[in-house]
Amino acid sequence: MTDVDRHPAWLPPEALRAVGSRRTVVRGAGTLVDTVAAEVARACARYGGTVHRDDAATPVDLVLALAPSGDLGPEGYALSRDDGVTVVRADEPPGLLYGFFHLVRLGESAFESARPVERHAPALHRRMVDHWDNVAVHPVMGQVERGYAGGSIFWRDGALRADLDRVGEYARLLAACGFNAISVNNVNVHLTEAHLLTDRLGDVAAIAERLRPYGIRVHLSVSFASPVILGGLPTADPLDGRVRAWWAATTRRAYEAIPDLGGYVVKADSEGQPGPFRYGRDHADGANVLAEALAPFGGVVHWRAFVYNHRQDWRDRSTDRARAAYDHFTPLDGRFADNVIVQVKHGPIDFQVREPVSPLIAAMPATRIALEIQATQEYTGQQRHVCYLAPMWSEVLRFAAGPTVAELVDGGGLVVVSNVGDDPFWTGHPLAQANLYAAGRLAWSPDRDPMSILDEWLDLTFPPGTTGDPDLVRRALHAVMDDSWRTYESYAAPLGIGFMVRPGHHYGPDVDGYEYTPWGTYHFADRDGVGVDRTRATGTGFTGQYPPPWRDVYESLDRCPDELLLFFHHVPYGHVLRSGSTVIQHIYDTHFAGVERVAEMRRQWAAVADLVDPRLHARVTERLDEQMRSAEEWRDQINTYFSRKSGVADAHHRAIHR
Ligand code: GCW
Repeated sequence: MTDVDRHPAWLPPEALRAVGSRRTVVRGAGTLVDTVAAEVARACARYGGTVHRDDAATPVDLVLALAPSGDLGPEGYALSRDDGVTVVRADEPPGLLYGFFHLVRLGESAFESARPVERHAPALHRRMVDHWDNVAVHPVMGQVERGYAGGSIFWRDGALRADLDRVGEYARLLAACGFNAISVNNVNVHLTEAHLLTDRLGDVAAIAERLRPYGIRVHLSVSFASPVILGGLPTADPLDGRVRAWWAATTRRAYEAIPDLGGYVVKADSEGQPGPFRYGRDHADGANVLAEALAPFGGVVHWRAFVYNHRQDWRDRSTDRARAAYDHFTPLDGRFADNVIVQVKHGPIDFQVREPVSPLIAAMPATRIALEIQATQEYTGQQRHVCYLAPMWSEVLRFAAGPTVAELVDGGGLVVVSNVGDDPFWTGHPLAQANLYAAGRLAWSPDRDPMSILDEWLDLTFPPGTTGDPDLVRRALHAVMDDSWRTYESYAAPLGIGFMVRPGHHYGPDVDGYEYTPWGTYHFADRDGVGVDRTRATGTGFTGQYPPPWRDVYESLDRCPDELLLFFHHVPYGHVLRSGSTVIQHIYDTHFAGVERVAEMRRQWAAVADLVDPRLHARVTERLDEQMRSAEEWRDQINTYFSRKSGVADAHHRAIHR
């Protein structure tokens, strides 16, 4: 078995058939150019083409050339076809690598008719995957925190894996969808993992070596308390001279071992992680001391804005978790060093299936902001449910209050929490691969249509020759995946309320699971109504964190979009939505409809049983069975809960348990 057979994903050999059957010349020097040449050579060995380096071998069908002209940018490329020759040209090696993968996506069509010159360059320069992988298995969170695809591809039982071949395969997959950075350990940095910065740096260097041929730079999650835990200092106070000196010296050593280290990722003063608050300092003080240490080497600090009180008293109605990131960070705008990137989750709470866009993103014009999204499906079915998330991410990236979110995160980029593990299909649910793929493609071009990205992933994953009937397979997968995010939403927590999940593992329904906990995630359902009043008029005032027009749209009961109604308002069950339905009837209707849609997804998938790899078909079938069971459980718990609370009957008299 080849690696690809063992770990099927986008880019099986078949996807390179068009390139591999041509006569190609590769011009230029450098690691990434060598990678391109090796890719072409491997494809040629299989499909009969030829490849030459730097000579003027003629005739050729394809030229892949590093030819600095200064007009394409560090990662850009130009593609054209003239006189029977297809040409990919780049100013710098990363551009040639990305241009090569573009060519692969085009397949045969890259060699058909003439093409005028097209130029391509990424919209966002920082396109990063964050792993929440632990080195040592965590007693509660396991090897990968919120991981639903087996163990870590980097770490195993407290050590670096002996065989890192799979990391090389991963780098290739990431480069092919456009990522250029990765952080290799959990943002919750436990003691073992803290040592990656010092005595276990060799492990990180070994990973960096496998990622480098595909242009992926390594970043490291570090503990803010490192000067104490690793350096033996009595304090980690960022304004203490010894602490500054420790970070400077430690960072210098890190760059000696890994000259292209990207920098650090920090979760500070968040869910028990240490941070500057302990010393009476703020997050700008904290981030800047690391930034100062990284600056001489061109490194950056990704400083997470996920800071809130997780020891809240549920009786306290004045604290609103949604407000926390904005309240903590906006006063610091302008104080962060140039190489600090404040990394903001896309919603104000925590990766729920539906949240408004975080108001913090538009509120720090003098700070570099990165958008953090979550491919690992913590709250969206944990890779047991199909949930193609690109439509949600695309809505976030296109959201505008003046500039779009994509424009606002220009300086910081896009960061996606990985959904990958050592599972043979990489992501547990084979179809969850599309989320990682789409995250990379959206980081490259945030205005891409998520459905065309899905097409691209389908073409690269199930190229003709690997399935019995590519068109039928494509139609079935579209039927299963296109609306899967909205389907999930329809049977999970309704109308933007979120967090009706089982505490701890976060899978499956538990309407009151978080209602009386310290986590700040409440729905306030009673016999009369449900939802969180976040208005300025009568609630927590969160709506005031948005710029116009959103501060008024969300404030207004009439103008607030239905899907976010309960995020912003507490309303009676009889409240009439913009759709014309009442809140309670909407809850019943969507929960019945969602389960029906899952049943239809199963039928669609069953129809392609003989057309795709049997292992893959079996895996998806098994997951769809579980999705069906779980969706029914969601439907029944949510409907029963609200029917009991409200006493309102379903207008269509369907079965609701009482
Ligand atoms: O959603 C929460 C998760 C935690 C995670 C945290 C974070 C890594 O439940 O497991 O910790 O978010 O983003 O820091």
